[in-house]
Amino acid sequence: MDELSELEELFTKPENTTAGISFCDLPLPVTFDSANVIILGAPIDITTTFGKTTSGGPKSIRVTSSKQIETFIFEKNIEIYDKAMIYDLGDINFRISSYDNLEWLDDISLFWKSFDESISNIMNKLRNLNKMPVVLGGEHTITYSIYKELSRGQQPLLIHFDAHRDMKSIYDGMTMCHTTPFFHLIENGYIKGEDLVQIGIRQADKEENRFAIENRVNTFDAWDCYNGLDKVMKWINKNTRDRKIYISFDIDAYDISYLPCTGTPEPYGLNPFQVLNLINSIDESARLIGLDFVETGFRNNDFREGALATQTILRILSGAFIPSLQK
Ligand SMILES: [Mn+2]
Repeated sequence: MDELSELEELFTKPENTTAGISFCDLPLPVTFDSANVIILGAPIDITTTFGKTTSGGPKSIRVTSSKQIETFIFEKNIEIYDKAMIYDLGDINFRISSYDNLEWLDDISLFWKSFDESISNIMNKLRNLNKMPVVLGGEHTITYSIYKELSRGQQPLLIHFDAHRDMKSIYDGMTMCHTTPFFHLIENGYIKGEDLVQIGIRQADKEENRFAIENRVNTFDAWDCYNGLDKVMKWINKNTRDRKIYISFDIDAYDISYLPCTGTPEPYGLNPFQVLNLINSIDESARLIGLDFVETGFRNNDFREGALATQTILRILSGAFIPSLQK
């Protein structure tokens, strides 16, 4: 079996997902072989506590991106496919498929164990083929497994956009859940605090703040961004020079006013121009090794959030720091 068929067995094809269509549905026929960027959907919503909407994230992003017919990045005067040939593998299949009914903590931890194994396998395959994964969540818990696998031997800077630190040791009896991935990445030795930068933060508890400070996590909270974005941009530019980077983007880094669907929207958030400036401040010499875009919600057929997610992803994928196309 070739590599693509091996991978395809682990996925539900985009046309068979609830979206029924591929990300962006590019006018160019992109093959797996010609692609440098691979979209993977992870519509998982097990442990979120407030709004239960994020399992619709991949659908919202796929449908919106396929309707937005422009693939031209206006302010950069480039076509997206000059930087990123995007191939959508579909949604990841899970051995425990009925996770809507997981009720016991044992079931949930078993689910994450099986998810972790699937992700390791998929990330390894993509890494060997030099293809950069873009994982569409789903809840933020998925970052733990993705970063753990992709960062192996590379020590990338993890750039984390979020309203929340997601750095609790345990929440509601669950060690692995949407509020804990960054605690466990540090605690289990997969990242040093100084290789993590959290941007847009405005919700955390005392314990999370203490843990972040003790571990020398770099933090630019929402007020830092509001009062002095230049300083944040300068830091990003300097610290991404000649570095491998990984981006974990929780859509709730944006202000509540932009987010009609996500589960845990928060006020005092970033606006799209601030996010764009932050993305553009990543140095050209940086190399992105992976991206997850999580917590995008979908409800009442409202595609505004999917549009914001799509355009943010396309802005990231049009950056100079995208691994170049093999021509
Ligand atoms: Mn969040």
